[in-house]
Amino acid sequence: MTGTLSRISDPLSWLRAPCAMGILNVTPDSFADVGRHAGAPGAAARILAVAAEGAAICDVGAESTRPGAQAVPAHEELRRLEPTLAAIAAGVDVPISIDTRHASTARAALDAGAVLVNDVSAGADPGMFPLVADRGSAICLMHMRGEPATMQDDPRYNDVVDEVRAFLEARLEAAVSAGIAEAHVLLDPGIGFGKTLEHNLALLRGIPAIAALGRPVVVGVSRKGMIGAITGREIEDRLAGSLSAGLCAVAGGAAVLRVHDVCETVDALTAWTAINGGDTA
Ligand code: HH2
Repeated sequence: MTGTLSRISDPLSWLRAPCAMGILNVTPDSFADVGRHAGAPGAAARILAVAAEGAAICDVGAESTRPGAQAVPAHEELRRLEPTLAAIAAGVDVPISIDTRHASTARAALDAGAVLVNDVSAGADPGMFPLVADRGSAICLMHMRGEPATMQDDPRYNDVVDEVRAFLEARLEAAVSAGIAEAHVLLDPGIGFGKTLEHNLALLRGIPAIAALGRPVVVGVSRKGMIGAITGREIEDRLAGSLSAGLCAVAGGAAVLRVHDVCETVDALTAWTAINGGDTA
């Protein structure tokens, strides 16, 4: 499928706020699902489940960016992804997002049919914005302070909400200057990426300031360390805390929750939408 250069007509046609982005990590070391879906059969089964449980999109990643993780080179990331991208190219029942910092990996995933690039470095690879502009795909720009390996070593901000908002605004402007349609950009404050618990809590309270930038906001809090710090629960027992934090983000204006527990999140969002008078059909 490489070399397919057709532009995507509407890369955000799946987006209905609020909605769930189901996570598929084809990694040996992700913090919440440690290698469970790393093989091709596991990845295909996970995509099926994410679709059946009602996620609006499935986010596929092959590099763990948990605190302390070492960077994965693009060739290794692609090696991990190849069987999954082949399955995606053969046809899947849910739109696909590729969670990568590498333009070369993003290109292979777009060739396979992905519609969104989820870039936790917000376009640090100089090839990323031109690629997304050229293909007409969507991009999620996330805030991260530093690199995963060291980002939790004493992160400091004067005003975390203001600094994250200003960073996202600047990266949105850079993306648009590079030719990406503003209507194709999503923004993410990057919960847990170079932030203390207090920073994460302030950012969840500060979602309205991020949403005021005028683009849909993605929030990933699912099973993260901040939920463990608040509840005292291990990773596998953080569902209730994750749902609560996710709904707080939605109350502040978040459009997309990036989650491991799709079924439960979809139910929570459906109840939320019904209570707020929205269409749950
Ligand atoms: N969090 C993770 C990875 N990618 N992308 C966005 N946009 N927002 C996030 O909060 C986010 C993200 C980390 O979670 P996970 O993929 O479950 O773990 P790991 O990095 O260990 O694979």
